[in-house]
Amino acid sequence: MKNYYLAVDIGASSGRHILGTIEDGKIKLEEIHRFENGMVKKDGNLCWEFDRLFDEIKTGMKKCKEIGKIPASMGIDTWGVDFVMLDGEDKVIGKTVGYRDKRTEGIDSKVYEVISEEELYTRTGIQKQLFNTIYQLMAVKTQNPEHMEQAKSLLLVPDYFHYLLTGKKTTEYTNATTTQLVSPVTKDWDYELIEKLGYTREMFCKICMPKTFVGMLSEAVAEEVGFDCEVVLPPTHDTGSAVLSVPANDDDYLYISSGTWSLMGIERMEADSSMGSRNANFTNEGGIDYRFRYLKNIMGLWMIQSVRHELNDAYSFAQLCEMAVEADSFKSRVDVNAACFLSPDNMTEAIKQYCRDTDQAVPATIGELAACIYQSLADSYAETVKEIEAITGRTYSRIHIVGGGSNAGYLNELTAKSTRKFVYAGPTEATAIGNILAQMLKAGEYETIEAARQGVFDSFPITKYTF
Ligand code: LRH
Repeated sequence: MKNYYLAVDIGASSGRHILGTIEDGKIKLEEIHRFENGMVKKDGNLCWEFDRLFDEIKTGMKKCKEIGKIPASMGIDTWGVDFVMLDGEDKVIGKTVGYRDKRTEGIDSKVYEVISEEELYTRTGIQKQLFNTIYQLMAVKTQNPEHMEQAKSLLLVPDYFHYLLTGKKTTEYTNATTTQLVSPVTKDWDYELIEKLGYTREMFCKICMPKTFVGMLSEAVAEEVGFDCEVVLPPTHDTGSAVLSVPANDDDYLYISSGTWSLMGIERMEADSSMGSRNANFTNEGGIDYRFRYLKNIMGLWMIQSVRHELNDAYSFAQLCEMAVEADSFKSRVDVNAACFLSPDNMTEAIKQYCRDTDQAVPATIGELAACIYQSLADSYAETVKEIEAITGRTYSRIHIVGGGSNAGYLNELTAKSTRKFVYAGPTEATAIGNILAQMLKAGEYETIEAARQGVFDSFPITKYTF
């Protein structure tokens, strides 16, 4: 009898339920449900709609029941850093503010009154991003001190959904590292740092590793969806799951997990919290089995997604790529990691303004805008390759691009050219696959991570680009 494993993978712009199973030695996927996601403005703050998302989670589960494919286990992964705080009655405190909200602007200086930026990096190994949980919590403490006082537990987004499913509170390790409050040495909460910052120590739950059994569905949820199953922790940080599914078992490659963000880096066993690493803004996020994801957060497809949205979604990404190819000779470039692109009121305008401010030609057509974005992104990848090679003192011969963005053939070509590396694109559902792999490892379908990655290589098409 076949066992089904359900991944609920929720990204910043959409979520999906994917059932995975092994058939004739290959991983087979079936998409069961897909839904929209995005931050919405609520009384001036950009917020997530967690109630609606939880309804979508249950809707997808009901669809599994309808088609008679009941999963043996399920797990949820989402973007990092965001969280809810629960009061003594386990009710969410305040608004469910998301990471692109402006509440953290200027808040970093409050954190540095307690600990210098350098020491913070040495202690955590995490890249500075103004939206990291450490800064968001300082925003809560400064702007709504009563919320911090009321808080009895802090749950990261996937942990919150796992709690709603099972009634059990956990904190999954890979996502916990994105808070910038975990030590890469002890792999546990840095309680000294937490106390210094004045955050309530008691609200931090025990950290659990991927493959941990969380619990069975609560009676109420099981009754509503029509079945019971195990909830097992995947790497709940989407990037952690994506990296688990990179189809390679040597160390001669870099990966890019390509979606709303582009996460580019390598896997290694030790963290590098040196000043050289900090200056290049690399991060040491936790991975499965205490591996480290040594990578850089690059702005990613967010810029083209936003422009597309501003054009009322009238063009597909494939059409935007075609227009970019037509405008290939357009020369203006932007620094994709500039803060002005994180959450602009209008992305098209922000790009034009950047070009004006840097005395470059202002994109006049959609094609020029798209060419500017894609080419700037590829340039940023090339720079990141150079930085990693300098830091690690070696070269890498190829780049594996996984995730939804690995579909962007034009960007893959540009990446191969700008980095002068072979590019291997696929699988596109990398995050869901990694989520499923963790569950399969737990269930004994694969003995080792290496066997699981070989399974991905054998099961999905991978396209090679040369330079
Ligand atoms: C990608 C991602 C990334 C960052 C960001 C907030 O979806 O998880 O790794 O943590 O979202």
